[in-house]
Amino acid sequence: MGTNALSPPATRRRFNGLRQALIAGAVGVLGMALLAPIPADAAASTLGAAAQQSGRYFGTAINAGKLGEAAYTTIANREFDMVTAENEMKIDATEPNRGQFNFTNGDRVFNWARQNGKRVRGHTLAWHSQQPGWMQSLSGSTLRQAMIDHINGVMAHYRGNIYAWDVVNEAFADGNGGGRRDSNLQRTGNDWIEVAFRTARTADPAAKLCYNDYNIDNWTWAKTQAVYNMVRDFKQRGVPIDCVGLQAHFNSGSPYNSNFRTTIQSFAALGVDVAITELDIQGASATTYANVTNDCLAVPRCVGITVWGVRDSDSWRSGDTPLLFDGSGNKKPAYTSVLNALNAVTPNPSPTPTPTPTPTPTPTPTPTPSPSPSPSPVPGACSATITTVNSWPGGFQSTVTVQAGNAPVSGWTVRWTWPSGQTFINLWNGVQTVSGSAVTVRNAPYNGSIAANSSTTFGFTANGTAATPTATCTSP
Ligand code: 9MR
Repeated sequence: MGTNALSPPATRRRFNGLRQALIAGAVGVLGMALLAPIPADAAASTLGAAAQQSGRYFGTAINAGKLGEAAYTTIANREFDMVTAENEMKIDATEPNRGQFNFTNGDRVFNWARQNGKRVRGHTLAWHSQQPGWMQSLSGSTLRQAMIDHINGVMAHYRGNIYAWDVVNEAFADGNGGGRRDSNLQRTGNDWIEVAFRTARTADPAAKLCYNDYNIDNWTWAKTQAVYNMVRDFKQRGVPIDCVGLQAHFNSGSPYNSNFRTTIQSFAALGVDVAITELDIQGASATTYANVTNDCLAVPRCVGITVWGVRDSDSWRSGDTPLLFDGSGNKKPAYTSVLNALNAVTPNPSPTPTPTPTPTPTPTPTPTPSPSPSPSPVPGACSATITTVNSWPGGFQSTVTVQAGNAPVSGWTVRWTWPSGQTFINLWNGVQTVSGSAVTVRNAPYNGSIAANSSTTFGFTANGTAATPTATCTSP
């Protein structure tokens, strides 16, 4: 993959690290008396800046027709660092007549984004919907060629300037057990998707190439499994694919489920980036928005989140009030919960010198029932269980749950022995050491702390027959 013009803000991360080191140093020099608890460097006050602290982005769909509206652009420019054209780069917009491309509105969105220092996700090149009339009436090899020409034409225009393209959108059906959606493109032959991806790779080698769909958020749904199998097949056969877009339109018919994190982890384990591409949540529950954000933050290859519009009034489902700003541009509770979740992932100013609570000079020291001494962590008070979540000939995927006992755990090590020569393909949310058949997995820097009676998970894919050996867990 080539690099993008605006690469992720590594400099900012370095800056944060330096800043944290300085803060830590200052604490040491000045002593704790002068410094109240450091507000965990929750410096970022916008979604984009907060996401950048972990190398991610936070984007929005942008509607070209609203770029003249100051109330809209003020929020959009302030909060987001990634932009998707809501409709302006679709097939009907960019090739209204066969062979005649029109980038007027696509460029409006693109230029606004770039002039404001934002990256752009391209949406979308091959789709059964929003086809211009001329394309709707094509079929067979003529349509196949028109699809290839369209991909080449649009990608050439934006070549080198798009972070990721949704090459193919919504190609799987909702209710037929995980099969392909019927469409004129599908009827050109089952290989239309891989042809689209191969065409796209040549057309713009610098763009990440994504498959994007809705109702593939719930890991147990047949549609999710079908897309997963396609991506796995593409990776195995070398069809160029770099990312999967989970649209994440959550509503009563397709509600958020906590297995969303498994979905993200599972796709990521195939060796692709995962992006949440069109997030909106009916009713905008602050808790659900935080859950979605934390699910992405839990997976290193979840690269960013895009919400499908700025204010509720901008939403394709405005009646659901599903976004982070109300129609007047006010931040909703969901906004705060997302911002807090993004800020919480900032690497803590390490050795946070827990400021000893200076005994407040209470007038009469009322004998308050002294807070019971916090239970001292019991070494080894954790357990680990391996479960198989997926398997295929010659390989499998597992989740390992690390459970704390009655005391909090600060750092954990899980060990097991492979029964018949299994080997890791990929492991996430942990750090592995392998010696022969003996496996040791230690916590990642960000998930070593587990509250009492709580748990965390890590996952892996491996070669060999699915196995669930007994695992031991120790906590230093
Ligand atoms: O938000 C888009 C809306 O303005 C259009 O009328 C609609 C037409 O298909 O497309 C909406 O965006 C869709 C996106 O392109 C693909 N995933 C579903 C989105 C919501 O329908």
